Amino acid sequence: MTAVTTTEQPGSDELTSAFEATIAADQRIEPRDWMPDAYRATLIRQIAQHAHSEIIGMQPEGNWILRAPSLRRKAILLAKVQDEAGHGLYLYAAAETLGVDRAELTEKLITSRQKYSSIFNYPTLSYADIGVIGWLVDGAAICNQVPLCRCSYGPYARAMIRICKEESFHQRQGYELLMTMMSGTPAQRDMVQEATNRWWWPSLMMFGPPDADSPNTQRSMAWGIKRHTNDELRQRFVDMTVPQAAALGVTLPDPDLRWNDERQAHDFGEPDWSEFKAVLGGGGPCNAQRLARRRRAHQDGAWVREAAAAYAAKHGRTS
Ligand code: BYC
Repeated sequence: MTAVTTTEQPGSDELTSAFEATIAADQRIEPRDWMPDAYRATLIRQIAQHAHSEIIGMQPEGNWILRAPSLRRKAILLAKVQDEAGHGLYLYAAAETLGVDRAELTEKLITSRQKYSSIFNYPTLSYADIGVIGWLVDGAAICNQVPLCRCSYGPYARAMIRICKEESFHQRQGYELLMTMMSGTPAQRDMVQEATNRWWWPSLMMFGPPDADSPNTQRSMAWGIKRHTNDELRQRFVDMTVPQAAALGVTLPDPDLRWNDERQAHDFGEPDWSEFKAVLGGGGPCNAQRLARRRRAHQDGAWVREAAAAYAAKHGRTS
């Protein structure tokens, strides 16, 4: 480990060199190590956004728990949504190692001062959406998050290893659900196609704006936080998903999607970036509903936080 601890108090050049040497050697920065303020702020921004996404992401799928078509489907969906709560908690804990408080991050989410993933501002209109979210949304999440297991910040990288293992199960259950529906009635097959049509473009937007419009990518890559650009990961996702769609028997709703022999990759159409900006600005189909529900849950949980704080005060514990 080449990074120095804050207790050593060397000059700022020395601290910066130690930090840069750690990054150059592809070693991990740990909470005790000195790090530039901008590196810390970038990690807090990304990890908080990621944690908020997991927590808000429970809503669209939670919408179907009571209407799952069988006990087996209900148990699977319940387990998946519970996993997402767990992912949120690992990620808030990782953010706390950077000196922020989870309560402060929650406050920023519910007052719209921090973002969560655009994908969760779309409604879940049929049970096929549960399968398509597992297949496409968790599939995109895996593409984006597997490289984060090598992120330069140790607590985030370690949280991502566990999260990715669980995301693989999530993706698999979605694909299995869709396979079952595709071998069912014509009406079930139509439901899968219709859900795929609605979720395809928002899934591509999960990777963030095109590289040319991404203010954070270059610096995050130089710091080893991100390992690939948004466009590289989007391409990887399209290439991975096309054969899965063929095996399933659904059509991806993009007339420009075709194999490019020269590039050894698929060409594909441009997502509607004006829609992406509108969703980020709060104007997506479900933004207001998602945040209102999160605020209400936070208010409803106030008595639990008060009781826990009173218990901790009485027993001399801080957490
Ligand atoms: N939605 O410079 P850029 C999940 C923001 S959870 C909303 O490219 P960066 C799952 C971006 O934050 C899915 N905002 O940024 C859960 C930045 O705004 P600020 C969440 C987006 O950080 C339950 C601005 O646009 N996954 O998978 O270099 C069930 C400029 O963008 C989005 C993660 O959070 C978006 N789609 O790259 C199922 C993974 N895209 O903060 C599944 C970790 C961009 O400057 N995060 N923005 O105001 C990342 O990998 C990166 O933060 C991103 C963006 C690729 C998302």
